[in-house]
Amino acid sequence: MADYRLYCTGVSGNCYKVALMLALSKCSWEPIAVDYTGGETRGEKFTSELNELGEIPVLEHGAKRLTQSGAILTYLARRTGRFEGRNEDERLDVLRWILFDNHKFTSYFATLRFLVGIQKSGETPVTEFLRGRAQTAFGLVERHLASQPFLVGDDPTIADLSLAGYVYYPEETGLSWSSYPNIEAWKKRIAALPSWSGPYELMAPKPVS
Ligand SMILES: N[C@@H](CCC(=O)N[C@@H](CS)C(=O)NCC(=O)O)C(=O)O
Repeated sequence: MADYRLYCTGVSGNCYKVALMLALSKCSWEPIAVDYTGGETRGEKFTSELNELGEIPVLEHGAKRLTQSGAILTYLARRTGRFEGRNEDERLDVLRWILFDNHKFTSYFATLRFLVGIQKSGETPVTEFLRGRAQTAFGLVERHLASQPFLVGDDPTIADLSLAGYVYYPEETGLSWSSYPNIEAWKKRIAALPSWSGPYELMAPKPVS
């Protein structure tokens, strides 16, 4: 049996953050598919047995069960010694970026992608609002990456893996990474790390388009 068990689905960039960390750190792990689009995460069995918050990713390691990608990434970084940040200041900066990601970068963009790219909602005032908020977050990251290769220091950390959760998905959002050349270059640097794979290679299933 693998050391780590990740409850996840291919469509979820929040799960991809953890799957990518496990892959890059060469951990022994297995994905356990959750029927997220079918509502499994909201069901009584899931919330009573796996995560009271009704969300994936969920990571099991021995007797330990963890949720929230930021907490899971922090746990894995501490255990593996990979992507943690080199000192206390860097680790605090990593936490700062993970919080920003959960509130502003991933959250608006992931919700936009879900509505436009997966549910095919078409344009609505909600998608317009989300796109504007995502563009603001992208602009801040674009400016930060103008002067450094990764978000914290010179090397990749779990802050990069957190913000990278949704940036490799192909679904339509009405936004183009080509408008953000520093983010494009950062994406390529992460994708060049040994053992990198995209979300649908690491986790199933891929949604039917
Ligand atoms: N902040 C959480 C977000 C997790 C999250 O939103 N997961 C989604 C899948 S991407 C989910 O399970 N949603 C279930 C629902 O809202 O019903 C994390 O980083 O783990």
